[in-house]
Amino acid sequence: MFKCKITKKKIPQIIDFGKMPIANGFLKKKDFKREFFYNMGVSFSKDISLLQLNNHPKPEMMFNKDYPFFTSSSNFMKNHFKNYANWAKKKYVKKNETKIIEIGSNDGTFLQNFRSKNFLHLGFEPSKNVSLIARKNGINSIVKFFNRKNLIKFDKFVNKTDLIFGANVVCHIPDLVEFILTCDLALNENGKVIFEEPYLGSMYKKVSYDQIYDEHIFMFSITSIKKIFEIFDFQLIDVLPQNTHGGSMRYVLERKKSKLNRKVKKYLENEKKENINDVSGVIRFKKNCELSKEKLQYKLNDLKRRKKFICGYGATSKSTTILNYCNINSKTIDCIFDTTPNKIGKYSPGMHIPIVDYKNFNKKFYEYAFLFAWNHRKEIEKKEKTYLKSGGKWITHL
Ligand code: DWN
Ligand code: SAH
Repeated sequence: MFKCKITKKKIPQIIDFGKMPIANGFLKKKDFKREFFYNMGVSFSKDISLLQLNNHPKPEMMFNKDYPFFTSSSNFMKNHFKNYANWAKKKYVKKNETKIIEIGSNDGTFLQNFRSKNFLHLGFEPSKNVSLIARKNGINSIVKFFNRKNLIKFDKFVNKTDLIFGANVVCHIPDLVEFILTCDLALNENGKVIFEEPYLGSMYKKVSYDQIYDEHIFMFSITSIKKIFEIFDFQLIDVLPQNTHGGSMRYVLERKKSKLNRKVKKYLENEKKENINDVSGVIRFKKNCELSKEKLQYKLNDLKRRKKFICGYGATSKSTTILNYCNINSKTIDCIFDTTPNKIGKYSPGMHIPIVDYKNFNKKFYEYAFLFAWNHRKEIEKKEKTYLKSGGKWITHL
């Protein structure tokens, strides 16, 4: 049995994905022997409809001076963050010198849009290398986790913050109670918390189990966000589906004031109808994961029997789950092409597939390219137009 991270009630494990390395722990050959592994299992808390990881590495093991993910690695995402900022300005910015905080501000891609005199901004970004890139670009980014101990030093933001933003970060925070208490401490009376995270409903629909890895401790639904925040007297006032990262949901919360609004109610009813709010959804998902694994192994084995050359494209965090869960190594996938300098020349976590500069993608002909960055399909297919023309085929596990 495991404990729900919020209610502390005992809950059973439902899915066991087996032994996993750090998803973003791309490593050199000399470090293979001391690679860290944990057991990746998932449980579900019925009271608050929350899907959570049971074991995971400590946040400092994942978010440190060598974090290899950069928001700006996708032009589509850069554009998305510009739109996210414009939407927020139109809807929620009402005065000069609006005080905003971003959690998990990474290389500053989102905060870039708030550099004018109208805003006072602050980014909490514990991964030093990415935080320093933001600072170089004039962003007020601090190398700290977002918690009360770190917030209290910024008196301009304590009880005075208008808006707290996040994207793909709240699900990375194991102590959600501390997160909400820190929001409560930062916000002024009318302050709002706005964040977007991969959506449980999309993961179920696509069977994109690769959204589950050490950094993603929670997979949220609208029901779970509503229930968790209600415990602390926050109210969910809006939800907006996003097409980023394979299907995400944006949530807007403020301190409790009014009745549940119609739009949120409609979305909640839909989650009930589709079993996104209860344990039967997880059990169905578990079966679908097992089926997906069998299918993928069959397909790749068949291609190898027919002596086809296969490479990977996009050394995503998600790829670590697929490769380790399905036990796919460099005998099947020769290498993975990627744009990230911090990953190139290293090996994939656990399965040790070489990561190669994407500029070499067309040097040797691979009949099949496993698109691990399937969420960036449009952007990558456009960039690699000649691949399809020369007879190559993109494949995914989805
Ligand atoms: O939640 C998270 C999201 C926001 O980013 C983090 N926990 C970690 C990370 O997840 P991911 O690694 O699955 O993210 P992406 O954006 O799906 O991965 C992009 C990877 O693909 C990078 O290694 C860069 C690479 N890439 C590429 O080689 N060519 C990406 C694009 C767009 C390209 O054209
Ligand atoms: N928001 C960016 C980055 C997402 S990756 C985007 O959507 O592209 C998750 C980021 O959150 C990493 O940069 C990581 O260092 C940061 N992070 C993890 N835990 C955090 C915490 N407790 N407080 C603030 N940032 C955190």
